[in-house]
Amino acid sequence: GPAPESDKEARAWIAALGGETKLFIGGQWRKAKSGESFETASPATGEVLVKIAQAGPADVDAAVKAAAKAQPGWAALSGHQRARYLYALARLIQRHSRLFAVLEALDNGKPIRETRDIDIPLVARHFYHHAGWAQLIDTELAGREALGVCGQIIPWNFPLLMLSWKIAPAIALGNTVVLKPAEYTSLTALLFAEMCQKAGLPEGVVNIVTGDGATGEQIVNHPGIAKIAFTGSTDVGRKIREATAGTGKSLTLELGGKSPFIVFDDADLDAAVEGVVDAIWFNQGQVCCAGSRLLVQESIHNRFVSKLTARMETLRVGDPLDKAIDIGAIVHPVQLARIRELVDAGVKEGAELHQPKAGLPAKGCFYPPTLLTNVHPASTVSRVEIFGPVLVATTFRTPAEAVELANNTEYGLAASVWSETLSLALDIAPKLKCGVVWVNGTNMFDAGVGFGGYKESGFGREGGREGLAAYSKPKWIAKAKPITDK
Ligand code: TXE
Repeated sequence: GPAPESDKEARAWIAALGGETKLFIGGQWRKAKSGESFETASPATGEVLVKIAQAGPADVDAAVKAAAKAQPGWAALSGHQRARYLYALARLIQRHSRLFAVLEALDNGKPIRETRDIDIPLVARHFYHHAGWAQLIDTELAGREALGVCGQIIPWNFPLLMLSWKIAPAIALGNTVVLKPAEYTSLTALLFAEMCQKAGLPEGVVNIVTGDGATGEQIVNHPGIAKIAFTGSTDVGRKIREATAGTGKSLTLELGGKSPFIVFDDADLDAAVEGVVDAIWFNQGQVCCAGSRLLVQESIHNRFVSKLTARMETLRVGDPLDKAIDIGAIVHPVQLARIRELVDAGVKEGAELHQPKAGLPAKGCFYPPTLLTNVHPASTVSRVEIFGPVLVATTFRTPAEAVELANNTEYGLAASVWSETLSLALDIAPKLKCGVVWVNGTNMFDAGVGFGGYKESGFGREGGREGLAAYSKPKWIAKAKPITDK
């Protein structure tokens, strides 16, 4: 196979951090006031990469103040002027895409093929897309104004991509931001801060504070924050909802999922098998909209499962920097333990376990692609978001039963429907209670379309016009009549 991707440039970048990272506040690199830090490791090897600064209340306060100071001037620029900075950021990300891709693979454990071909290109596209919007703001979005300082808290599954979903629309519209990356994966956010400096972005428009959930809470509770945008677990989302209730803060939440992948008996089964691979084994299944519940029409269940288990044998699990591998490392030992526990519970509840025969790398945070069949819809593994490479399968007989099973969840992020009868697919799509339905496909994203959930998967949309609306508020300036223009 091809030689592994070189990590030389990424290693040099990490070495230049000098053992401990700093916070990016008001355009300057600052040490955390407390002097506290925690280690970040590469999950594929367990090797500690560097210590990450733990921001505390004084740092969060300084970041919010820097953002507040920068905001009026930033909002006063024309949309065209702000667009120039977004275009510059997009180009810088492309110019440094290899470094970003390797750093993300090292820190998160996801395969280089994915960071190189999916994560980083989508990040650049998101900035280009919102640069385009910034140019149109003064005409197409006239009558809307920026919210102010936005607190943005993101998870570890798509570190730089989630940063782009948060920062690009916010700054396009004249907001300034304080963003906290997830504690397992802070590095690409810090590299992005360097790009902000290179782009000459005015100081304080983007502030990056690293830290754990306590730092997140400090952002949520800071009185200088106008809006919180959160992507992460449903539990933390609930806490944030409670903490912001009774304040004037705007809130958007993008939370968990347990998305159905529905295969009818007339589907192109080989294509559907490839769809499953993408739906549940992309990014080790650590995807909020992962197709984690397979609903197969009873008549084809055995055929489909044998095709799928055969395909599972060919998936390669291993070193994220190996360009030939399909499945990398799970982000952290804590998540790995959680996956193991849930699968064990599933087997105890009577599910049948399917895993490929090939073993896993001797060390590191790895888990094999896994299928559980004979799973009861009420069992733990059918209900709980596993957030790992684990697919649970159930059967259905009729389209009505498929819809009922699909909607039998507290979540509602995505669904995937496979059938060669378009009228059938288009008939059930509107009945599925979720934010996106993919027909004969999966994981299709577009910066131009709002992404988000129904029910406990959260509210608000990211991307498209909806996403822009969530970073601005309408204002009608009414003049007393009659208006004369003498
Ligand atoms: O998420 P957390 P965790 C799900 C998934 C996973 C589980 C646990 O099922 O197994 O959550 O993951 C910050 N106030 N998802 O524990 O804690 C935290 O520092 C403010 C689904 O890693 O929600 C991080 O930056 N912020 C999901 C971010 O919240 C707080 C992606 C997310 O971490 C906070 C990730 C608090 N009280 C996990 N506590 C998806 N839907 O994509 C933590 N944070």
